[in-house]
Amino acid sequence: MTVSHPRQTTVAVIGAGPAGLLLARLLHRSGLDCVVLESRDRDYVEQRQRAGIMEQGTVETLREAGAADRLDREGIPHDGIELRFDGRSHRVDFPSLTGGRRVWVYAQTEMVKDLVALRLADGEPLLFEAPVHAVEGIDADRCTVRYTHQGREHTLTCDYVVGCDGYHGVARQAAPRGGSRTFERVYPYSWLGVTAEAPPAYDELVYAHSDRGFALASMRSPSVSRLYLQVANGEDPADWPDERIWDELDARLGADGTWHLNRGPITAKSVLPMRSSVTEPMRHGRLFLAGDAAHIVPPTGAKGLNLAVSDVAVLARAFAHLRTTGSTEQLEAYSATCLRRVWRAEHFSYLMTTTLHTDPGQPGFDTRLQLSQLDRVATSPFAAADLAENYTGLPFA
Ligand code: RFL
Ligand code: PHB
Repeated sequence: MTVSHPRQTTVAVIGAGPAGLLLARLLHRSGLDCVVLESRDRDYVEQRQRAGIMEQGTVETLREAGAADRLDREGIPHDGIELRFDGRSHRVDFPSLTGGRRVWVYAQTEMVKDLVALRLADGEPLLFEAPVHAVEGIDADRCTVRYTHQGREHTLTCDYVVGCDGYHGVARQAAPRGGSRTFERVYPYSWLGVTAEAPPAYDELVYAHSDRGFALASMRSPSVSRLYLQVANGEDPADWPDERIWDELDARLGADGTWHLNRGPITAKSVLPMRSSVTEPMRHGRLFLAGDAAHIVPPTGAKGLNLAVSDVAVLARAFAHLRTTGSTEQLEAYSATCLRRVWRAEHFSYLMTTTLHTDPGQPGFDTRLQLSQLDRVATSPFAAADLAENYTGLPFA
C-alpha cells in the first residue's frame, strides 16, 4: 500500500496510545491538523491489555469527542467498589458520597480501537510502525520530528510537538538538559495480572488487603474477568500455573464455603512493576508532554488512563483557544494546570497502594496502620467521601 508522508503539519503527535489518539480526535474536531506517528503496528496497539476503569470526566470527554457510541452501548457503569480487610467487607457507594458521580468499566483496548477507527474513517494521517527518533528546534520558530517508516527516514516540520509516547518514549529526552526534573518512587512489589474467560463472581470491583498480599477482582465484560495479585518484584509468570493463581485469588479475596471466584481458561498473564513518577514541567517551548510520557502512577487507584485523558483535554482546549483568539495564554498555563491534578492522582494512587499492599516482612505496626485507615473509610462518611471523590475523579479543569 502506498502511504503518503506529510512534510508539515500544525501539531506532530508522537504515540497512538489513548493520549495521542484522543488528542488527534479533539484537534480534528476543532479544525486543527495533526499527524500521529506510532512506533508499533496497529494490532499491537489495539490488543495491549491495560486499564479498565474510566472516570466520569473521561467518559464525558469521549462523548464530547464523538467517540463514545460503543462505550455508551457496551460500557458497564459502576456505582461503587468493595474493600475487603480483616475478615470484613465494606462497600463504598460513589453517587451518594459524590453528588451522583460514578465510573465505567470499558477496556482501554476498546477505547483505542474506537479512536483508531474514527481517525482512519476521517482519512487523517496516522502512521503505524513509524518510530520517532529525534525532536529538534523546540525553542525555534518551527520544530522538526524525524522518524522512520517502511525502511526510510522522513522529516516532519510542525508548529508544535506533543509527546504522547509513554514512559519509555523519546519526547521526554528532547527536553533541554537541566530544564526538567523527575520525581520518582519504586515500590517493593509488582502485580501479576490475568484475563480469564470466566464470568465475574461479583457485580463491582473488589480490592482486598490480606496477610498474603493484595488482590483485585475486576472485569472486562459479563463473561470476562480481569484479576490481579500482588507478587514479588522480578516474579516469573511461568511460576504461576492457573490453579495456583485461582487458589491464591480465592484465599486473598476471602473465599469461604459460600463464595469463591468462577474459574475459567486464563488467556493472558503478565507481571507489571509498580512505579510513581512525575516529570516537571510538562512543557518546554514548543514541546508538550501528555499522559504516561509525563507521569506514571501505580495502577491501584485506576488513574493512569484518566490522567492521560485529562491532560489532552486541557491541551486540546488550549490549542483551540490559540486558533480562535491567537493567544498562547492557555498553552503557557498547560503544565501548571495539569500538574495540580496529576499530583492529586499521584497522592491518591500512593495512598491506595501503600494501604492495600502488604510486605511479607513488614512490621506489625505498619499492618495496624493500614487496617486503621481501612476501618476509617468503613466508618467515617468523610473518609469514604474522600476516597469516592478521588476514585471517580475530580471535575476536569
Ligand atoms: P501509552 O498507552 O503507553 O501509549 C504510548 C504510545 O507511544 C508509542 N511510542 C512511540 N511512538 C512513536 N515513536 C516513539 N519513539 C515511541 N515510543 C513509544 C507506544 O508504542 C505507545 O503506543 O501511553 P498513554 O497514551 O499516555 O496512555 C497511558 C495509559 O496507557 C496508562 O496510563 C494506563 O494503561 C495505566 N493503567 C490504568 N489506568 C487507568 O486509568 N485505569 C486503570 O484501570 C488502569 N489499569 C494501567 C492499568 C496500566 C497497566 N499497565 C500495564 C502499566 C492496568 C495495567 C495492567
Ligand atoms: C483493571 O480492570 O484493569 C483495573 C481496575 C482497577 C484498577 C486497576 C486495574 O485499580
